[in-house]
Amino acid sequence: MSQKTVRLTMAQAVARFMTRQMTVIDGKRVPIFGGVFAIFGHGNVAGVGEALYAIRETLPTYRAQNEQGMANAAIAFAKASFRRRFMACTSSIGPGALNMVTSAALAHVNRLPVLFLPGDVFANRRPDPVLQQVESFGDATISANDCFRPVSRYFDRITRPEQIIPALRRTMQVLTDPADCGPVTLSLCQDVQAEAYDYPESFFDEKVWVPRRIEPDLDELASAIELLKSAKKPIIIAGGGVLYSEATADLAVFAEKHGIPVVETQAGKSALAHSHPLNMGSVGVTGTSASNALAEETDLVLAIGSRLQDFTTGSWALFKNDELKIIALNVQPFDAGKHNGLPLICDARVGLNRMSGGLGGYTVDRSWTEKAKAGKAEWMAAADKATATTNAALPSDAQVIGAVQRARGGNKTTLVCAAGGLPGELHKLWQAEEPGGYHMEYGFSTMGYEVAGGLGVKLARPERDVIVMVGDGSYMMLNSEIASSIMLGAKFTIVLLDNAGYGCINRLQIETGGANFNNLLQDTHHVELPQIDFAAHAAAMGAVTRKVGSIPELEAALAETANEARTTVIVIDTHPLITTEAGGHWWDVAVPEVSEREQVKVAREGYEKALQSQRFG
Ligand SMILES: Cc1ncc(C[n+]2csc(CCOP(=O)(O)OP(=O)(O)O)c2C)c(N)n1
Ligand SMILES: [Mg+2]
Repeated sequence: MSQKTVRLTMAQAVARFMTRQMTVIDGKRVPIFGGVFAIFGHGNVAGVGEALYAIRETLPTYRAQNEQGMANAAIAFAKASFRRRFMACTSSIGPGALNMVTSAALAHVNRLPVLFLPGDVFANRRPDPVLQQVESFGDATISANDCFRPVSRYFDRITRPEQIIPALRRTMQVLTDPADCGPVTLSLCQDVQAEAYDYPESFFDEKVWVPRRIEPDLDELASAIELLKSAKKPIIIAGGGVLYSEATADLAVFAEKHGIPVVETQAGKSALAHSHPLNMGSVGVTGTSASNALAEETDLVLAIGSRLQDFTTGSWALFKNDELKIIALNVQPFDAGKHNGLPLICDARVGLNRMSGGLGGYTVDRSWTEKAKAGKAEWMAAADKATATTNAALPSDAQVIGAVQRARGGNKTTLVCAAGGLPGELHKLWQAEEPGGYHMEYGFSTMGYEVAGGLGVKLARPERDVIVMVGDGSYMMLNSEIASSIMLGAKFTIVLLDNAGYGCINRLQIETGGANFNNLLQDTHHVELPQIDFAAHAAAMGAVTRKVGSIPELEAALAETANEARTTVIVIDTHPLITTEAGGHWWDVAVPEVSEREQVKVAREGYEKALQSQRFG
């Protein structure tokens, strides 16, 4: 057999292959890789670096400041693209590579596609030990990059140039598979990156990837329809899968036709417009009173594209109906099989339409739908109160959210957040009208995702007004991609809420009987209390900055800077203790069984009582 070949280094083959992978968006053929984030060092600068330079006009390379930051930006890009497009990230060996491991876990948990290309030690071992090689005494096949294994959906170490052929084929399968989707790590030994091989030309043929829509098994479908028909008080839990399947219009039609109220998870928020009468808002620990009242009573949960994590289920103490049944509609059997759910393994859009066909004229009893609508009206009154303007010297997070919503919360806004007290408040209070208008990383809730995430969202959706809301703690952990956003002209707005510490963990500490200890800066071991000038810090990286002293000033600053050409950071001091009392649900955080502290004993009593409502299995 005489296959036509082309002589390339392994790294050149990776680069060329990536440029040939396409998808179709709005009827147009576009590259499926949106670009490559790179921080070079030994282990990738000579091999991968040379190869990326050659293709820079087709597939752009972006320099970032921190490998975790760039990886988070890449993951945010994929999330904001509803997984239709993604990015690659390349690093040097050792610390550069390991800086991406947290992000790999983030993508793994959230089922988001990203390709990691860390450099690795020499396959030939001649110069060993090289700079940054960890050296395992008992196993010469282990390198630092083995840390990626448990947090990669597919991991491979490339020790010969021809291995990259099956490895890249598998990579594309995983990145584009709706069920298996997640991070792929190809650990590229640095000598092998530079080694030449005669690759078959056909390996670089253009390939177009379109999302696979999985049809349900007919028996599973029939069982799900029968179960739903017998339900008196059903609710739909909309998870991230609804957005990734682009099934939002189908969800609205389904809910309206059958009269079923919808509640939303963190990943699923914005699947239905906030103003839709059947959208009850957030569910679970950070749920609205409207959603949680229905969840307590429901006899059937139709969970669509949800991992059913503890924040959604109130640590499984939320549902109080003994007759509760769960239909888990999911592309991934792992999720569909959780907690004795009836699995319906298929794409969200397909599943909704097939179920609707089978349900025919079935509608929920009007009294259930009416109860839902009344609950929403009551909730909205409480939410409006929490977010109303104020002249308080230290406003609450909710009041800041209200200001951002009023000043910039239009249909073209995407709100980005990840950790701290804000996710709970935003889940309850942010009003997203368009799919993707709410971008919360709450699978891993990674401090430091916010700023980098804003960059990734802006790269994916340049037409949107991207607003990052971030606490002082998260900002301190990782803020340096502000500099990248200035470099790339990818501007967004950061609203930084400075409550001088880890407000939400401090509150959790008090709730579990703990002393104020090591969370708010004032409660830490210190010689001097840090007085961090966040505006000056962000300005030093090139951002437009404002420090505002009140909610009206914040609203004015947001309006004023809406058309700024550069990334803008607006800082406001906030109260560390106030959260929205309305709505919400218990969350299982284990309280010590013995303690000398009276408050812990009291908290433990409450804890043991709460545990009694927990369903198991
Ligand atoms: C990387 C990482 N480390 C630790 C945590 C645990 N954690 C969650 S929120 C939080 C404090 C966040 O502080 P800040 O951003 O100021 O928000 P606030 O709680 O004050 O609203 C901590 C330490 C985490 N989620 N991620
Ligand atoms: Mg804080």
